[in-house]
Amino acid sequence: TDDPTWWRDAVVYQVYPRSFADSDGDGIGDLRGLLDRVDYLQELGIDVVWLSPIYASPHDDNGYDISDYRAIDPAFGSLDDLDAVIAALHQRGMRLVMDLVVNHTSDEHPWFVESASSPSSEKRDWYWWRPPRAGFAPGELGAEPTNWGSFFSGSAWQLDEASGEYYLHLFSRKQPDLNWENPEVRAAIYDMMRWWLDRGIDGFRMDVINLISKDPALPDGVVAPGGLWGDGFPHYAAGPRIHEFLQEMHREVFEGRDRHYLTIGEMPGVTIDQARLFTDPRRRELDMVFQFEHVGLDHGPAGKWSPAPVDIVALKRSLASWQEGLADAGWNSLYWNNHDQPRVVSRFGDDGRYWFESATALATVLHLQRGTPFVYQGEELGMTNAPFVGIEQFRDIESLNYFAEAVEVLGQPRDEVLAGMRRASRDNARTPVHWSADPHGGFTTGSPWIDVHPDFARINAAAQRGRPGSVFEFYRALIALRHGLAVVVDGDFGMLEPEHPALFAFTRTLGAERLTVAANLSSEPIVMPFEPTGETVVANYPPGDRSILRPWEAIVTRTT
Ligand code: ISL
Repeated sequence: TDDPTWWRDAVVYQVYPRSFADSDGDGIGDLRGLLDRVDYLQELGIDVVWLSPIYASPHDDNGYDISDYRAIDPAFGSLDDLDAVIAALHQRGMRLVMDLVVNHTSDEHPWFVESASSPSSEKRDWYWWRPPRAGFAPGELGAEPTNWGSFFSGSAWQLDEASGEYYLHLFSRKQPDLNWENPEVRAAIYDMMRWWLDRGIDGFRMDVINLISKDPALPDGVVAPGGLWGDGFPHYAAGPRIHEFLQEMHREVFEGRDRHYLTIGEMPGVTIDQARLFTDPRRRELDMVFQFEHVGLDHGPAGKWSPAPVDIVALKRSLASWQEGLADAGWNSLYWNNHDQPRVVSRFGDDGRYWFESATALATVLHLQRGTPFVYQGEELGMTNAPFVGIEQFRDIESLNYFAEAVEVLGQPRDEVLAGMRRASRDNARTPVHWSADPHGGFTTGSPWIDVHPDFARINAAAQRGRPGSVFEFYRALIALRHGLAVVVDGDFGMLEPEHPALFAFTRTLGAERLTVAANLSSEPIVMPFEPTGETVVANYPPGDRSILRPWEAIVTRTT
């Protein structure tokens, strides 16, 4: 009954609840805090809220380790609080997408507790249990069933002393991977998903959903020179049954309902060809995927922890290839930030002298592309990376495990490791949102679970709402433009000046209507190779000479 493509003109806002707004002073953000900010999201023009996990969890990975899919963690509130959030959003014409984490559960989930209780447990096969490698005793170095490394450092296998067998965990050892080969596992997940749809939510963002189909042979991976572990990725990413599983999920969970639910698959390493298959509506898999190509471009030879300055030509080439690759089949998600990525203004922009200009230039080139833009909490305020000094300020398990392995196992210099973490750690995105210049940025009246960025008195929502020339008002204008102009939603994308080292320029065309987007992604002026024509619809500088783009200047013009 409702439009199956309602999400095409939507803008999504991601809430990472721990760090969003704390209503009860325990230092952890919560659902009542979110409820209090629904009007703020409406003011910004948001259509959909994606809520990172709020389910019962031991919080080894901040809620991406779930111990009960049908309960709200008391740190975040109650099911009544969630119902109140859903109602408040729906009253305002907004929707709620929940995080779905079903590649793994917590090791404290009753399914895993039962599975681990004995090799003869009826749920043993719900997870990936394997004996030690032939010829090795349990726990012996090299006894792990495969040589795969975990995303969070160390082996991807954990020994269970009681049975002498190992279980697979691609992420933390407290996140055992579910065995999707087992039809009972899939049925239990689909049942849980239907339960949430029946409660009134509007869709799912599916965590690492391209990792659910593993090659059951579990072959060893290639070990990079100087590396400790093998790369299992080719054996579990977009595995042999991935499309079958997603089509089955679609059939079992979404088909036959009276409205369309939004589905977004998070897919590290996904290629354009795969994304076309995952998001082609005729195949009934997903509406869109999160791809990772553009957020990998600043990884140095040693990976994400030694980032290098991004090459703007490569960044443009990558984003344009996704625009072109999904132009006639499928759909793009558009994002710079989420809870796993450093803040974009610090990463690809200039968070010093050209803080406002670079935050808004980067926003312009993202929001004017074809696809569904995602805004990560605080991005609309231009929040910057955390200036953490000591290891004790970090909270993220990926970062802490990396530090331990790099410093203690590999003997790398502590200061260099910390310098990499300051650039790349996920905690950069996880410092609390700055609501005002009050203590702790108005995030909490208590003691925050992670340090608030000290610049909250300068960068905060109260200082920006309603202030022309603020990052917040600029985001509001970009979102309003998408809602007001069909060409932003539907127009064809055409790259301009692909080899220019600093100019990011493209057109969007729908019939006779054309937008020209031009942004200077550098701190030096650019002499324009072409002159934008037509009325200005968005700009981050006062009107000037159109033959020059000032540092980080962005301008969008329209002709009809
Ligand atoms: O952040 C990453 C590397 O720096 C990614 O490898 C990230 O772990 C990957 O994108 C998967 O992310 C998702 O699943 C993880 C969770 O920790 C992330 O927060 C989540 O977004 C495991 O559930």
